[in-house]
Amino acid sequence: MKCRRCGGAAVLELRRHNAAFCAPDYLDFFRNQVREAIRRHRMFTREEPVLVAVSGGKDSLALWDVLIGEGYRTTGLYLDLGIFDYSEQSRQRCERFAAQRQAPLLVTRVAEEVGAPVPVIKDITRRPPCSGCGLSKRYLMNRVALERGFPVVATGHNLDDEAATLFGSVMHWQTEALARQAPALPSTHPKLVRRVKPLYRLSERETAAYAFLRGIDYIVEECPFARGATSIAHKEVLNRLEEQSPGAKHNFLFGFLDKARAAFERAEAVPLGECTRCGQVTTGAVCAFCKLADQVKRAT
Ligand code: Q46
Ligand code: ZN
Repeated sequence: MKCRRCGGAAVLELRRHNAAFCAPDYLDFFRNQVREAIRRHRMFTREEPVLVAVSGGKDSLALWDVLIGEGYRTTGLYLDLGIFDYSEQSRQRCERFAAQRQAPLLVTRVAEEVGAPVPVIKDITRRPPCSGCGLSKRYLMNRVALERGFPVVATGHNLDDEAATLFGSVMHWQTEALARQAPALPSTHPKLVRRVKPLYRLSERETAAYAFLRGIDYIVEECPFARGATSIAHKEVLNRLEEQSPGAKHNFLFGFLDKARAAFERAEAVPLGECTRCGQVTTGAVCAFCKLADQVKRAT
């Protein structure tokens, strides 16, 4: 196997690109994909401060690593979900990563903001853990960004994540979710910051390879609640398709973005207001986060 760029010995084969790369050229390929994502979707400029949501996993740390290398003004945000040892380990990875690069890292605790950690929220609400967790993450990312003056939040969602989310939304024809599925979501309200996914062109395997080659110490274990999640089942289906025809995930996601998404976008125009309790954006009177915090307070 030879590197497509330099002809030297390749360390990695990318079937969907019908290519193989040596380590330096692979890192370059990876960074180029991120540059392309940022450019194409005008995600952020060099002047704008970017809040990078980091979980301690390979994707978000790989993203932060690329953005630091490219000279962007980044700050990490670690949301401590309070999920036993997993959260402890992942916070340590983020703190170490930030310290090594002398990059600023903010830590926000769900237990303090909601009143209980994710496992307790799950018991109180009797809903799947990812429900209260996902809601809290989205809310806190936006609020922290607003409070600290960041116009944009970047997350480490990769091609596999995005294709699996799309698959799930299509399975249930969740048209609102389809409208919101995009590599960059503009701010549609003064209290909503832009949300961007600069790794959407790169697969999970590709970010793992980048993290490995860069020597990034990330948490390999998944969240203990991920096991039962439907998104994992969707990823397995897509992996089987990809195995048979390399590029299937890419075609699925990019075909949607290029040809179908606009149709759903037009259909969705929900009026946005501000929560009477916390002032954050919501479609009702009280936002879902405040309702969740109330429910937790009543039960504890
Ligand atoms: S952290 Fe939270 Fe995920 Fe764990 S509880 Fe579910 S949503 S799986 S990305
Ligand atoms: Zn609220």
